[in-house]
Amino acid sequence: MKILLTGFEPFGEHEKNSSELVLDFFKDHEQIQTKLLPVEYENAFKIVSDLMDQTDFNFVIHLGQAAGRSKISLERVAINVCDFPIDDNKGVRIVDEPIIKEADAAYFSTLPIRELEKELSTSGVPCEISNTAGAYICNEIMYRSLHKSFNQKTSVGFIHLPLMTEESSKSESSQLCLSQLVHGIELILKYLLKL
Ligand code: PCA
Repeated sequence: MKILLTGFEPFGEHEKNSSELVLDFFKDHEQIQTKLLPVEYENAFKIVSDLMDQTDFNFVIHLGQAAGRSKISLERVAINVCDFPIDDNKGVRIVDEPIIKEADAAYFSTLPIRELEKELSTSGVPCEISNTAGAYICNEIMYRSLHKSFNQKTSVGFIHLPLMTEESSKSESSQLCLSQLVHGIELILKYLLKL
């Protein structure tokens, strides 16, 4: 059993990315390969694609940060569109463009998101299924990874993490500190490793 777990570098107005900090906690696990990705259109996926070519992962799980979310969000769907609200970290901004021309309009996560949601909720970790991963880099990487995974026996999904309480200002609603985010992802990985 082998899992690829990715996180993203900081982007936009944020100095930290909770997904990068969470990723750090899993780097010495035998069955988990971690990789930090740049917030760069196409370049982030090239890294993932190479890793997926090198290893037959059972699961590819991408983590990212979404300000404004108050719970760990298990993304249900990736849409075939880039409509970036801000530039990526290389200054690229794609608007109203398909990610892959003539491919399906959307792909559903192939992780068991309802079971994972129950697992976290029964352990008291705030968690929800989200029906939109946005139209920025996180959605792009989820869409491209799902598209690629259909040639392999790999399940793919995306999990958005809220800003950590340590990072969020009073106007934002995050209730989760770093240790709770790590605990939530740990529960998800343990559940998947038992399958
Ligand atoms: N969040 C952004 C990109 C990188 C990240 O952590 C997003 O939601 O698309």
